[in-house]
Amino acid sequence: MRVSRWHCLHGRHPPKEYDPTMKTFHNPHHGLHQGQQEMFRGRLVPCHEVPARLEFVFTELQRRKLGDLHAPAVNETDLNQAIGRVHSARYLDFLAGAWQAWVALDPSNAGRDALPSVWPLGNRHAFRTDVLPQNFAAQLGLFSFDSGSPLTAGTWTAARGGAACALSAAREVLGGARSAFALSRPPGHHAGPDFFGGYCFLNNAAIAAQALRDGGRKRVAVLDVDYHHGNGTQTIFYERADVLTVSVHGDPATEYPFFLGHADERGSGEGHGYNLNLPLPRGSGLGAWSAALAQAMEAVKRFDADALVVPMGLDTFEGDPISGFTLKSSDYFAIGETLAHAGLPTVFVFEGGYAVEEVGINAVNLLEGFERAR
Ligand code: OKP
Ligand code: ZN
Repeated sequence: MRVSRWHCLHGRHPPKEYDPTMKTFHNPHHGLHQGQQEMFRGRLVPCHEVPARLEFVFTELQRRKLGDLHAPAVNETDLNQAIGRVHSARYLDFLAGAWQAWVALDPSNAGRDALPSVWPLGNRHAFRTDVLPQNFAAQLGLFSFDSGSPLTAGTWTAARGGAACALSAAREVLGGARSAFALSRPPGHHAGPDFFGGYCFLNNAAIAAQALRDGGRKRVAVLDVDYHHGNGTQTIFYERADVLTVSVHGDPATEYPFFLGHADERGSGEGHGYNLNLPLPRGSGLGAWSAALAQAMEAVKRFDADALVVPMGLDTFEGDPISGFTLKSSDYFAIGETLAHAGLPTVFVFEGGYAVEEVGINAVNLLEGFERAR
């Protein structure tokens, strides 16, 4: 079955045997983050970012025997340190105590997710963000940018488990592995130094990239293939020349997260020239998408990266309910193969993908394409 899918795509090659060895670190706590509803255009609708997403990928990885599945094994001190390299102390204190503070507002909140509804618009200098408000609803707004990301009783534990997967995968690569996969949710690439949003709380890909730097890699490239611009990752590394951030995504003029991800954002200060955005119009298909990926790969090559992190969203899929590209399941093999051509030790980090039934197939197709292209 697997061989014939590959064969169909690349009829010119005979299906070849391969020896899959990519380790996956899966988050055993991910199910503790289970939002009920997100705000969408004035209504509360069921969450798209559901635990079943991860379970479909997990099952498909096992079925196709891509490599071993491990729970992350990092101690609390190392994990706190790695998270603290990317996120501010003020934000992490907020996240750690958020659920308790939410329930303290009103005991009946225990059965209800926390959603922000007021924001300080800090970058317009309209409101102050330097003074930590005592009101919890205000804190929720200070540390977030949308009302689509419910914070639940288990969010902090789940998000930390995801970060542990990212750190474990980075360590695997630092130890000499060609690749590793952090199968984590909630996703991470919209989370910034001190804010959550876009279903993301801790930026797993940024944590992996920083861990690679701290482990001795000199130039780390992040190539984000999720449908949505990785605004959090861009912001975290925007003024740095040691981490190149590249993203192929739906044009923010019409697509979430709307307020970042345009082509003219090139980095600032020392980081000037070390951010590349490749926005594509809603409706784009494999042709336009692959051309953008080729440009992204060129940038990674010019940068002379010594490690690669791929925030791996599968919401570019034609069947995705909240996105607008038209990639097919079989396309993901070729995408994995192209990514392998960078010839770099690579950490894959699971991000979006909301066509729940297909997300496992699409994720494993991409990883298999990468694995086969040695
Ligand atoms: C996360 B990831 C908000 C509705 C918009 C947010 C999309 C987050 C995508 N009320 N939805 O990049 O896959
Ligand atoms: Zn996405």
